[in-house]
Amino acid sequence: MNKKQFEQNCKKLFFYNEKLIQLKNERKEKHNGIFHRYKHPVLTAEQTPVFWRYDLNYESNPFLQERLGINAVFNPGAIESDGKIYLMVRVEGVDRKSFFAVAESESGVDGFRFRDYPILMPETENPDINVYDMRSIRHEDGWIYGLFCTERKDPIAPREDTSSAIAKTGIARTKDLKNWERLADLKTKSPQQRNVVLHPEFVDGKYAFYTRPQDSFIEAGSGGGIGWGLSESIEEAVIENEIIVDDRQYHTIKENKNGLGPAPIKTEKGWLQLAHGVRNTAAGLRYVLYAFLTDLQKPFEITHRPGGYFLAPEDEERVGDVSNVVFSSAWIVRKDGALFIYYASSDTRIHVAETSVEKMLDYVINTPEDPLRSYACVQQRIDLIRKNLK
Ligand code: M1P
Repeated sequence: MNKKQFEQNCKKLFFYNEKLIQLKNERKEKHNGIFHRYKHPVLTAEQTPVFWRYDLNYESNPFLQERLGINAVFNPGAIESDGKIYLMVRVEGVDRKSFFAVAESESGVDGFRFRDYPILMPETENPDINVYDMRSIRHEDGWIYGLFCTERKDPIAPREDTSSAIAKTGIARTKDLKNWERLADLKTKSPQQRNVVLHPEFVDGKYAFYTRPQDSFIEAGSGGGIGWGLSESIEEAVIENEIIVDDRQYHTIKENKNGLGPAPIKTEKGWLQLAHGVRNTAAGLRYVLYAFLTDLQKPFEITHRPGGYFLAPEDEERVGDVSNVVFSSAWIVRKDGALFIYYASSDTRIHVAETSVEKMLDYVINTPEDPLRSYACVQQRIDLIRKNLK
């Protein structure tokens, strides 16, 4: 490749990248009364800036090779500010390491553009090997918090075991999404924590956390369920007593494990909660999204729990690095009442589903609970059929 061809190929890379960023998104027709999907993902690995991936200098990269490829973008946190939506995206390099980067959009359904530089998240004294799945919370103390999983190799794993890891919760805070102050990792009695979310308000004057205690890195073991605990401090957060808010349960969509999604939304009827449930199948784990409502004064008490999932992998969402997974850690209520749920499919790309707080409240309050037995499920369905055929 001569220099002229090199420059033409560079232009093509930028052109294709820009085309994807500017691709207009539209709602899909199919509608279940609860939410609308959108036609295109809102972010894919190909939408990361060309200059993050390629060395654009002819002298040092004469073949225009991708030097630092990006494997996937998924599981973001989200914040709205001045009418713009900011996603704190989990970006995964081809080296398998994840990091965070902010992508912003006016519409929230298309036009997401990454800032020029990813976030260089400060480390603690015990450096993270991998960081991922940030929940972004605007807390009433005035800070924007990012709670994320920090993963390190299990120090007591035998030499031949190069997979065992310890997952803990990293905590950082910012005012501008650019400068991040890293605080101490959350301490709890559980050996593993992922999917930890900060409640946006103080409870009994303390910082309140939704947790997900586990015995081991993948398996819940004797742990599991969405937990809850309070901490006096956020700088050195410690949860002494952890209770279970939403346990995993035999023969349900959350039989294997579950975890809270984004921080809950305060409504007049209670705290609207979004979570993922996981069950085992012959084809591996299946991740779906479910919702529930908790009490306004006691956010750790469930008042309404619709049965089953409300969003499961569909079409292209089913396939990716970790297939048959939908995972959400971000949602935003817009001024016009629209509620955007950002979810990733198969640990590969990010989509948006559109609903409203009103519709979600109707869904969580009026959808029947899982009666937990086939016979009772048929009775429940017969009641509906009779009502419709009257
Ligand atoms: O691969 C699916 C998800 O698995 C983990 O979630 P959980 O802890 O609930 O099992 C996380 O690694 C998450 O990032 C990933 O999307």
